[in-house]
Amino acid sequence: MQALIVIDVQNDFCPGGALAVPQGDRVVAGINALMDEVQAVVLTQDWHPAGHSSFASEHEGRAPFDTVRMAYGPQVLWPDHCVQGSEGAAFHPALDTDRADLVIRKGFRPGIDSYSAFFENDHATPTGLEGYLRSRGIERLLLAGLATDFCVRFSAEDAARLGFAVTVREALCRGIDLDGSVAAAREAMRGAGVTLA
Ligand code: VGL
Ligand code: ZN
Repeated sequence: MQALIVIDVQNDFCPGGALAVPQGDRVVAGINALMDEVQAVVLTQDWHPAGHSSFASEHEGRAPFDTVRMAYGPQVLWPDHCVQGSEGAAFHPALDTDRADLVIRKGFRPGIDSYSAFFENDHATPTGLEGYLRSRGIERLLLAGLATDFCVRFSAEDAARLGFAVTVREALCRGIDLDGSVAAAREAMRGAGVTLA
């Protein structure tokens, strides 16, 4: 059984959004089509409370895209984005959300960010997605969405480490690209045993 994991195809990551990924909206049609090729569809949704600790606005003297040290490790600071219940946190209107078996939300704890669909940024606190997939007998994962160098990357690496067979459909991903982070992400994913297709 193979599942498609659609990462964070939300308004704030698309052109016009608070943390817009260049061409983020271009992935939507292809992702909808891919839903026909798998046995399960999971959507992830970045879902932060107002005042989340990953927001630069919460850190005196810091600007978006600065990196700070948190108790759990380095953390990039972001513009306020994907605030729970906001229009920016909603899925792109053309994404076929009716096809989703599961929507998994992440980043809802005020003090910790969560890029990966599997673990928060402490790399230890689970989201529950692993148990869901395993109990459905799913062994192979196809990943697509936003952003290549953050949430797609860390989801793919964690999934591979957990023993899933992981393919990232690169043409259906777009990156933020801070200081070569897309190239670094490709290398890290390959190193973790992820197939880039
Ligand atoms: C993401 C930065 C902050 C992502 C989410 O979906 O890649 N990036 N929150
Ligand atoms: Zn976020």
